[in-house]
Amino acid sequence: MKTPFLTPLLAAALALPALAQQKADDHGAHHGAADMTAGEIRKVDKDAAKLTIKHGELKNLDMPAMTMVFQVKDKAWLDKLKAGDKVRFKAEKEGSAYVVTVIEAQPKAD
Ligand SMILES: [Cu+2]
Repeated sequence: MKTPFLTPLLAAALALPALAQQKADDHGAHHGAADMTAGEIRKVDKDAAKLTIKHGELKNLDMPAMTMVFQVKDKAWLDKLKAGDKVRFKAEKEGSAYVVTVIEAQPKAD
């Protein structure tokens, strides 16, 4: 039985790095209220760079409403937030940690 001949050209083609994919403009998604989750800051831990947030359902993480600790993408947020603040935010799972990637003050309801 003969060994199939693998062409070096084919191997090279398969090894080519994927062309960089330009991310579609998601400006609209960023501002969409639908993918932001309401929360209330319970604790700001500047030393550990963590936030405790009482949050609503996080659909992208398949997580029900609860109070839990998050890491933050931008530590500067910790200086602007305090316990009791109402926020809207987005979180993602990175490894075993949950990280807040977007956060903004929740518009006050009249
Ligand atoms: Cu949670």
